[in-house]
Amino acid sequence: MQNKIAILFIFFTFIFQPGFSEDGYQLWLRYNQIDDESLLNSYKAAISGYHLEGNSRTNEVIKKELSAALSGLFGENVSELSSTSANGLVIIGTPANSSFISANIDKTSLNALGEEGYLIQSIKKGKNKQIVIAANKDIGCLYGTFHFIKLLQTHQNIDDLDIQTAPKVNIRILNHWDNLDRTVERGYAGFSIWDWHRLPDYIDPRYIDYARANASIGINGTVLTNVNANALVLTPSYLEKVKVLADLFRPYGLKVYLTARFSAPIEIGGLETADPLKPDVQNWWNEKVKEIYNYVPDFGGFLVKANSEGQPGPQNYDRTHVDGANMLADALKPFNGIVMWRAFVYSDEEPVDRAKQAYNEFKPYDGNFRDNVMVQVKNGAIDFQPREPFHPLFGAMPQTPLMMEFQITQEYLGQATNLAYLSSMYKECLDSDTYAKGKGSTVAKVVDGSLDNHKLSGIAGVSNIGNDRNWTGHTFGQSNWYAFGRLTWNHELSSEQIADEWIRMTFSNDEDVVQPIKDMMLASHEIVVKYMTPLGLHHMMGGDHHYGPAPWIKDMPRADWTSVYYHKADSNGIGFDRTETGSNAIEQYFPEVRKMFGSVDLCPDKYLLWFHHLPWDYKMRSGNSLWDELCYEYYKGADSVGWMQDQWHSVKGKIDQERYDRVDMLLTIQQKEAIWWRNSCLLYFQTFSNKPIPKSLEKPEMDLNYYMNLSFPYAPGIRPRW
Ligand code: GCW
Repeated sequence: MQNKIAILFIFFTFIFQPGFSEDGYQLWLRYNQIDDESLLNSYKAAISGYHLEGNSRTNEVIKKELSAALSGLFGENVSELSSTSANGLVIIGTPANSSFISANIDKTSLNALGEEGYLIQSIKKGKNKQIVIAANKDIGCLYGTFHFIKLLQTHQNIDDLDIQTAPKVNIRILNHWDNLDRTVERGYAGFSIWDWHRLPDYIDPRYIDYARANASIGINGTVLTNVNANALVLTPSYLEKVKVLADLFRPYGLKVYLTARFSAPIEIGGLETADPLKPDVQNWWNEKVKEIYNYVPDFGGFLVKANSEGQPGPQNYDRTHVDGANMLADALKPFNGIVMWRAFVYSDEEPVDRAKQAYNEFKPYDGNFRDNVMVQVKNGAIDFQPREPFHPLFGAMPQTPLMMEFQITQEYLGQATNLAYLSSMYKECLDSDTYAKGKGSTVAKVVDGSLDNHKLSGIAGVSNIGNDRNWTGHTFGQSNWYAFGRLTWNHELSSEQIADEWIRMTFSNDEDVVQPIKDMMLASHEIVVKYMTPLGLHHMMGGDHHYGPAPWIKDMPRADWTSVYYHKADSNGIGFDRTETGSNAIEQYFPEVRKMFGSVDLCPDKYLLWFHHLPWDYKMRSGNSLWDELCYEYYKGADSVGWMQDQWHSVKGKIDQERYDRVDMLLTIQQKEAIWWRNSCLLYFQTFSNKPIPKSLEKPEMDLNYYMNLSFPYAPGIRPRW
């Protein structure tokens, strides 16, 4: 095995040599030679080589990465030097493995950076000027190295460096909804990157590049399997495969986690029940967990979807989520493993507003979970809609560490044909004020543990990665993976800064490229919301596959899977009344927030129809009637895709043709889809409003019937019906 891994390391330095086609495989880790000659010369003058002590596998990785990056960016070999005395050295290490670091770096500042933080400092010693990348642990050195490489990739001044950073959140994790047959639920970038069938013997070099990419943005965990779980992954033949991945990922600081199917004791254990309070069942999980740790000694733990959308869970035995989570937590505790128990639950039988159900179910359990349980909560109370107000559970369970779950894959945001930069959406949620402990109690502070002093904290992102050559289907999907990672490390970064970095590393440092792409990215989420679900509308997508508009959906096995349940359009008006006169979901928020969402005058337009059912001629802040405003929003959204195309056309010839063309074609599709959303939704709502589309706007080309009859039986990412 060690040999195979060594071969892979050599292999990846080849794949990343410049000169290969720009097919997007390299992600933001492009080390093409710096094209600004004077900058290149100044870098060459400042960096003569690098020095690194210790020979852990993480150190090996650092050396490989740094040498690939420096040689690529400089267009010539940059060597590792054995002494620390040369001018212009980049010296990397921990106080434990480097006497230079131990002698020259202030221990107190370093200690404050914890296990994963690092500092990058310029140091002057006599005539020598050197750059130090120091951390308490090797993994911090790897993160610091990627940061340093980024400085060069983005053409930053490196004369006087003084950077110190540590992650704000401990668990920064991808959730793959990947099945063992390699299909990916809500995946739009091909099949799963986990080639289960050929593992453990065949090791796809992509696994290493996956780990590199994650480490470069500070992601430190990965749940390999779908939350709609298959118990087989817990059997020895799969655990052998999992072990190989965990061994490959370890030097990159990436821990492996699995989804636990609650009924596994029956399905693969031969027990008659999975009742969490039965000693046999607890025992079975204890033994299973022990077995897993034999394969993967630093296994992270389980992610569980229970009693949700047909998944088995403790309620099948009249037990609670607490009983289920604590049983698994007890099994994992001796090994320091954790349970991430999802709060995405809503019952088939409940007539209560779906938006209220998770809160109703989980809030009473606050304080009852073991200390190695985290409750994982989606950003909003429904389901990853293009825009949702923050989930009311944030701030409502102070005794329980709540983990954020974002969706990176664009299930409801145009899948892999639409460009939507999601940092803006993530930030909108993280920056929301819950008022749980007065003003300034943001969702971010709940999640990073600072509001309630939790030691455990985490942010999960449902991955958009597949085996497409460019990883994410849409080139700009890469920016969402990137932004997710960056925000998990530091949620205070701005979307603009993250976009700026990503564009420079992915495409070019040319301002004529950076600016138009950045403008397009920063506006893109709002644009998509406008042509899909403006003014707080939600859940109006196609059934099952969730592709395209279908506000007319009404006959489904459950009311809360239909569109009409959410928009409630009728001849009087449109919107879901969640105030006291309706479902009263607003009562789940703290008083300040409740007051804002509950009042039509205070509620921001972007959430208006989420919380209020309003007449078609309701007068909006703009002075327009609600109907006219809705029309203008849809048209503005669709027209703005034309503007995005113009922005993109302005970089033609300034970036490689290959990626330019791909994105250009996808923007053409996005333009068509935006018009399709606009026309379908407005023509449908018009049957209730009985009002004309304002004269200044062009008329929809086709009639409602046409749109209602479109069908997409093979749209990707679908899962089998439960
Ligand atoms: O968004 C919905 C998806 C399901 C998904 C579920 C969940 C994994 O449509 O495909 O199942 O949420 O988050 O559990």
